[in-house]
Amino acid sequence: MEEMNLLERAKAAEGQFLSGDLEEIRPYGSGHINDTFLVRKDKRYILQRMNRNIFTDPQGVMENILGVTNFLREKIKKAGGDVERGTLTVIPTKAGESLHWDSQGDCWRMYHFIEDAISYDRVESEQDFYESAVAFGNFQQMLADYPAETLHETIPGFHDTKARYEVFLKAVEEDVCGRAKEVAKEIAFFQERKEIAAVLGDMLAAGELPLRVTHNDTKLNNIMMDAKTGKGICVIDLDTVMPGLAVHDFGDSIRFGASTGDEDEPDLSKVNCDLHLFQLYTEGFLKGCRGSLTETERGMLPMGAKVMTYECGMRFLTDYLQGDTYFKTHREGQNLDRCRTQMKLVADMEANWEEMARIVAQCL
Ligand code: ADP
Ligand code: GN1
Ligand code: MG
Repeated sequence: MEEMNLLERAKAAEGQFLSGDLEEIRPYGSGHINDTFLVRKDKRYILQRMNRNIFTDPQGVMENILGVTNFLREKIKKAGGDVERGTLTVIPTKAGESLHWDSQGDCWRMYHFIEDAISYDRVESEQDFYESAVAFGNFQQMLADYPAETLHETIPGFHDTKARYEVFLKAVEEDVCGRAKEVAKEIAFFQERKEIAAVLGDMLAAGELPLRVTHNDTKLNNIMMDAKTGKGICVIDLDTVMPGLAVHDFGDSIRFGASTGDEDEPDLSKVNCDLHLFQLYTEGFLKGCRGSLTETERGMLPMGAKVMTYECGMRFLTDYLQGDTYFKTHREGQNLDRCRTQMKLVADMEANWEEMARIVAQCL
């Protein structure tokens, strides 16, 4: 029912942006946050209802996205690249706004659909993963001279792992769904490793890691790969572009893409951190960053992977404890399965810690 209503509302919202006959509109993609629709008229478009529970300042999010995409478009133009496919293009409403607010207080936005490109939910070929790394590294490199002070902090403390640990403890304590008892092992896992939560934040505070303009949500399905050449052509899902740590961007890609199983795979025997994929991603990311990372950042790449996996697992568990209100779920226990895959990956990284450091050293 809600789905049906939402589709009707998407149809109404679409008309605020585009004229002409609607040929097709349907839910699209597998993001965990926004409601995404494919719209077909003269061309194809992406229509999204932004998640208002998560993004409390949608206007600020759009200002960030317009700022970043306009900046990238200029760079791509100067380099003789494809401006249509190299960055997201925001389509304004007929009234010239970047958002349409509907009568229920929800907001909608529209982008050009990036054609002849694919976003992968899992690594299908090693080469793709390598190319995604080059493109994410390049994205960060291109934004190195972006005026960071003009960016809104769209989700405060997004990768403040220490603060997230406190939120997790509170969720355990409050236990609003009475689920804490059945996940005692999972809770203990994150508590036993609580020092992981402090490492990178402490280094940032001590000035050992620089704040950069980063993407902060660099999973594989947030990049469009050219269907013909296999190159990473466009980084999407720019809602969380904010000042952050380069090693977080690196680490989030590893957490998702270097896993041999899906993020919500219930059979943990299928889930491992593949060190060969880790190596390929490291090579690609360093190439894309073109020497812009400091020695300390390069040395902390494995830590970035461990921290982001730990943090994401803890976020999934927190959401499970709080009644699955943050990440979209499509079945019972999905957030718990997601949490367990992240735990398995963290344990795997711990077991291969020296090897990961060796791989990074070898890539330099
Ligand atoms: P969420 O924040 O919910 O993850 P995304 O912005 O990542 O939402 O969009 C969800 C999915 O929709 C993406 O993973 C991608 O497959 C697809 N998508 C988003 N924007 C575009 C676009 N401009 N062109 C083509 N596909 C897109
Ligand atoms: C969410 O929006 P999406 O699906 O690309 C989340 C990320 C998590 C990821 C886990 C704004 O990403 O932080 O790492 O799920 N995005 C937000 O798959 O919270
Ligand atoms: Mg996404």
